[in-house]
Amino acid sequence: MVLTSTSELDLGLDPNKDSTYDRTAEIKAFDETKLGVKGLLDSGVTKIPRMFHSSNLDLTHTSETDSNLSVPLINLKDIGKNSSLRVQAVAQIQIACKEWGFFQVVNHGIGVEVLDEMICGIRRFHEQDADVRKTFYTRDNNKKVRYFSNGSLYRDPFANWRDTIAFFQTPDPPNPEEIPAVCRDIVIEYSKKIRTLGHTIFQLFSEALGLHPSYLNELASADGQFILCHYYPPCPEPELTFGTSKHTDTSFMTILLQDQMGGLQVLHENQWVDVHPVHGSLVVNIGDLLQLITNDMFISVYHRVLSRHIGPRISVASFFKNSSPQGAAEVVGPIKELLSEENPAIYRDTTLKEVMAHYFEKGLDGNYSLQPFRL
Ligand SMILES: O=C(O)CCC(=O)C(=O)O
Repeated sequence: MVLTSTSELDLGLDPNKDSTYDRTAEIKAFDETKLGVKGLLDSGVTKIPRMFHSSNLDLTHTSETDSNLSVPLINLKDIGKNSSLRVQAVAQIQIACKEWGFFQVVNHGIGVEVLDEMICGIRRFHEQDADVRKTFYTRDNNKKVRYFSNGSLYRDPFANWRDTIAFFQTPDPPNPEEIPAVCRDIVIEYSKKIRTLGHTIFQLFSEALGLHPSYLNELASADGQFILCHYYPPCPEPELTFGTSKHTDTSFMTILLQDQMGGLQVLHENQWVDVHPVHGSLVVNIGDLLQLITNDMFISVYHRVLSRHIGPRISVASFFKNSSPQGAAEVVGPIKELLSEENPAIYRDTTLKEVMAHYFEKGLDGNYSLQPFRL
């Protein structure tokens, strides 16, 4: 089903086979600018460097999109006050998590002005003076605030047309002074609000699974958050690369804020479906860890972001998982209460550390992340 490195070689697409091309040197030179894809564009490139060429490699699924399909949109209005509205929302979430692994929520309790200001704050960061921006550029995993382009740049078969600033909130959030001044206040406010919303959605997920409402919120391995704030500059040759290549998330859940540009697609029934921006909404998706512990009752699905001539596009992905040493060491496996003779465990018990190690080792190669954990 998926493209393996063997088939890439069979197709003659292995860049290392071209003796005139030094991919490692190209990547290193790019990384050393500390200015990301935005810096490339500012330098006036009209052709994208070869390290970003990727379109040939995505042969695994049709690139057809089906405009008749749309990701479920779920209204959370008054679910805390009105039990029949809550039951209705839980039923819709259950179907969305089983069939799509993705849905959008409206009336989720976070004001549209907070969402808009978060998008503006992240744009201010990426568009501020290059000399200030580059001081945040790092691949040091000990830093709680990191600006970089392509998290697994040195491992992925091709780079994506995207830059990111990341905020790691677990086990402790960064000190306010570590957060860039141009977006400090809104990043702090948004992070708190998304954490609260995350707890509400975990409650709804627990109810949708027939578990006690607090079940998922009590898992130490799910009790953590980090935020990736992406900036997708306009791309001079969008047909040659991706904004974000096809992948699943390794988290339990991701809550995504996107601006109005579009470009996010989800793979549903082997077709790429656009996740149309709805102003004021948030996109929620199931990550690999939730698929694993629900024994496939909820699914973690492939998604990607197209690159475009137009831009920039800004998005903010908040991932729920606890990667601190304590959370990472916790055993994760199919929830016993969900198993039966008819529904035996299809995954072995593992740890978040092991799942993450496999995910980061393979990089954004398009291969399915949970395979090694299947019984
Ligand atoms: O930018 C987006 O819309 C999606 C980002 C994403 O998939 C990710 O950060 O894993």
